[in-house]
Amino acid sequence: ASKSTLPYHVRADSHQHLVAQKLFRIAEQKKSNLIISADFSDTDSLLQCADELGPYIAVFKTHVDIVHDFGEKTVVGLKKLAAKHNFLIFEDRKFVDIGSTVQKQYHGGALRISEWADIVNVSPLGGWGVVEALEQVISNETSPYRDERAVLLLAEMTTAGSLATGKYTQKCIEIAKQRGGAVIGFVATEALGTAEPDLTTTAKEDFLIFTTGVNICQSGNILGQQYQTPEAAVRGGSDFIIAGRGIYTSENRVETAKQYQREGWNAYEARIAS
Ligand code: 5BU
Repeated sequence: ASKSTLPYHVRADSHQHLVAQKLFRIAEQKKSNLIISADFSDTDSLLQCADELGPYIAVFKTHVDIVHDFGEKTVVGLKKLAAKHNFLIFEDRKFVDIGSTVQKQYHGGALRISEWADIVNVSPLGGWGVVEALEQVISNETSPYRDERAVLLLAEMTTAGSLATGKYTQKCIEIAKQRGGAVIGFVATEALGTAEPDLTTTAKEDFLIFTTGVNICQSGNILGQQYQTPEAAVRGGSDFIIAGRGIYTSENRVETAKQYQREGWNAYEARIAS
């Protein structure tokens, strides 16, 4: 699978989506392609993690449906810390339903995701309509967040026996290419063969690869999670590496985050030099 060997700043300059541009610039400024998966069940722990690790990450990934006291304080806190430390917020909601339901889950509702998450992901298990549904909300003329919201397609999963492979993954690529501009990339374990060799001539389809299941010390767990190292992920085509327990359960999470950041960044520099 081909992977992008272009520097993030080149991709930022040529990308048509504001969120992708912002993200590449953040990565370049902070020398970080690291995303922390902050799977905490209370607002204080979530915000404390964002404040401590904020300087070392490009994106803060949440599952706010596991936060038992989710509310105004969570939203305001996340937005404030994103501005303070210059990172984007990715709600790993994995929308998978009919378009009309997903619109209600994304916009308004208990979690008000469209109000604070720069990036969300969706599984097109039910076809392209669900992607269209999110794009409608995002591009609505009355939306205050127009152009500031992006979508990733869940093209692969890290778990043993995943059914998100083969035809399903290929279909995700097709949908990303056919749908309007809100899709900026994929959650995938490696490059999906979509990278443009030379963006100076063709800038349309520079899809970003976000990779979960990154861990320096472990290869997996009993619930089927499978890991790769930051280095292996980036070498394989990941543009942004996502690590959770590998970082936040370590004894010194700031030092560990810096280690993941360094390893991910060195692997990126090696890739663009190759
Ligand atoms: P971990 O602690 O690094 O294993 O956390 C992984 C996170 O990434 C967790 O929030 C999962 O929900 C998420 N994840 C994943 O592990 N594998 C996948 O295929 C996808 C998401 Br999609």
